[in-house]
Amino acid sequence: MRVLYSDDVLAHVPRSEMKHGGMIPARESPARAELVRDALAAQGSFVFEEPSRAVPSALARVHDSDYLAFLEGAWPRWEAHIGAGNGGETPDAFPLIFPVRTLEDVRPSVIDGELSYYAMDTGTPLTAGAWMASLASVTSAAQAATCVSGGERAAFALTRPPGHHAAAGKFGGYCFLNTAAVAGQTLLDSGARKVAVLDIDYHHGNGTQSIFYERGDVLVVNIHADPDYEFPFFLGRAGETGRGAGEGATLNLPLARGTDWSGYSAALGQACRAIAKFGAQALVVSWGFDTFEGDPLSTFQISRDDFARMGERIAGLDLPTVIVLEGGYATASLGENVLAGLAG
Ligand code: SP5
Ligand code: ZN
Repeated sequence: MRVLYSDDVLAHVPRSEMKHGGMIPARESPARAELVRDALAAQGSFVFEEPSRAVPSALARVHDSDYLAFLEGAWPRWEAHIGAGNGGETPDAFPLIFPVRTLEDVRPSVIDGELSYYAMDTGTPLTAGAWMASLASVTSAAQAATCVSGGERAAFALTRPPGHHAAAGKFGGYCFLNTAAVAGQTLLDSGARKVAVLDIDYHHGNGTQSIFYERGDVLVVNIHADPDYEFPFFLGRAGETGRGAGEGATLNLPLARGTDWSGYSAALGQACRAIAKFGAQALVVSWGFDTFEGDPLSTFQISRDDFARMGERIAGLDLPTVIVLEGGYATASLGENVLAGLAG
């Protein structure tokens, strides 16, 4: 299997994130990608390819132009805003306020206001390298899609930061640019009439769902922790089924706290039947490994062997498949878990 990977994904180095009112080391780290890279390289059968630096054309079809301009220029503006008199290194950027229901819907033009306008949460530090790493990730995802459109059975985009929480104009959940959406749009632009996205991260992929919510050419299926108890709380319920031309092309399978393979496997069966019925010509898998029993963010009880079983079930769909890496924070186990999944 081909692996699209660039060292540029290591450029995003968040320092810390908030937990229970204090700061802890950021969970979404460059080490995640390094350990996956090293595990796959050691296995010997993966073919590594570095993506070109050309910005994929699908990016502008997935994200709003004002959002892309903001992300590209945010760091220098934050640095200029914070830097004077700070002395040491510039701290990571976070929003100050959110455009909530009791406020007017305006787009501010100073950096603190813009961060607040475009952020979805307080858990996603914007760093000096966030744009570079995110751009390398969507480029890898698009190029994996191009490989698959060209006849390869499957390709893996070794991406970070992850992408599935990023909406057309919002960052959050550690995500800035939506890798799965860019892969899906690239498959469509390369000739697929219909594409399915299967999101098997522990968290609901709110960004991917919202990007394709009104489109009938992309089926988005999510298996995830029920938003009644888990992040992102505001999206991912079974009653969300798409709108307009997209009615019926969104499927949410929220699962209870503590779900193990028996419960997960039933949902995966339902997801695979829906994908087969939709009649897609290609598949994107948003694969998060934070369903793992040892993951610090997860309540699910999925084992390494279960990841191999998931891979087998997905391969059974017999569709040209792009796999993008989403979450997975049991960092020491991540390389072996990804290897098991891809082997399946
Ligand atoms: C891509 C991805 O997996 N993003 C996840 C972002 C989750 N951010 C919210 C974390 C909430 C932490 N809850 C603590 C539970 C610890 N037992
Ligand atoms: Zn996740």
